[in-house]
Amino acid sequence: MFNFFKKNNEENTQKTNIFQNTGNAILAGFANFLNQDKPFDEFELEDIESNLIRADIGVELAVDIVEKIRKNKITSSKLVDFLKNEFENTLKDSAEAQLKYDANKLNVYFIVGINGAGKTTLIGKLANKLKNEGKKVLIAAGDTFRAAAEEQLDIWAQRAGVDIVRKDRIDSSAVIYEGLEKAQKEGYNVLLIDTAGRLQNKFNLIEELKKNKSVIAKLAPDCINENILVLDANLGQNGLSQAKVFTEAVDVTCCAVTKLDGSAKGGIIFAIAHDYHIPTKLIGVGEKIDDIRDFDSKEFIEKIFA
Ligand SMILES: Nc1nc2c(ncn2[C@@H]2O[C@H](COP(=O)(O)OP(=O)(O)OP(=O)(O)O)[C@@H](O)[C@H]2O)c(=O)[nH]1
Ligand SMILES: [Mg+2]
Repeated sequence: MFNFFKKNNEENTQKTNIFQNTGNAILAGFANFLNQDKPFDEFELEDIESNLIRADIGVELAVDIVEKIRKNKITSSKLVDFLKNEFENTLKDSAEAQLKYDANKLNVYFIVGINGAGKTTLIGKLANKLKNEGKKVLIAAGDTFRAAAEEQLDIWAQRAGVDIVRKDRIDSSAVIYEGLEKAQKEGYNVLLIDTAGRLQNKFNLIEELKKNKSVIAKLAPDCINENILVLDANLGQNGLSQAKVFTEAVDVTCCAVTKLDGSAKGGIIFAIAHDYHIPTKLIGVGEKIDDIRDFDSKEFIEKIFA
């Protein structure tokens, strides 16, 4: 009984953090004015813009939104509804937050992101989630760059109770090749591919990811493919420049935003949707195996202003 309540409390704390950090940043200084029926003056509009930027929603989107508030003479009492509506429009592609999946095909989820973003952890959690849904899951240890990367992934595979292909620091494309072959021959539903977060330089990183992708295209042209960019929510706006690098290398189909259990604001979810039209489908809310959620944009927006 005690444990049950404890878990619930932990979950509530997490939710409060994830969503309210963003809301607090956006409405800072305005909470007491929200029942007034007058349009905002220029100083107030500037404050709203700074608040939105501070909430990590991205400069472009913040400027867009404030311009609309000015043009439409939105009054303070309408501000929250107006913002909710704008945010819903921004996240319309995230509304169907499920990863693409076809039970009759091999589903290949290729995971990219900078060093420390949470790729390997996400793979462990996702493997566990998919396995619990009854899917046969294989992991390919494609980070052949960082020492101990394979061991870390192996531990996650054991925790999740799924199979892993690792070749201990041989070329990542060779590991992916073997993973694809095994997955196809042995009828796996899902192949999760880990990748290196940092190579010697950006050129190497992009070239390696492109090579990995061409192996998938050649060996499994008919697979269902998601290229998932993992972003650490704590990095806020830096996430946008990361997105740029990775979209140059692979066709990023969705984001997984991690570490939303801490002091992060989560605004990056709006920025990525607005600037890159990339939906967020998964969020990471802790370091444990079940700290993963499908991203629910409606819930996210409602809780921001709750
Ligand atoms: N609090 C919290 N920590 C997380 C979350 N996801 C990952 N982490 C932690 O972030 C750190 C880095 O995670 P990794 O999964 O190793 O990151 P990575 O992207 O694989 O890093 P590289 O392999 O070095 O490229 C670890 O200490 C994880 O426990 C999350 O959702 N919440
Ligand atoms: Mg890793």
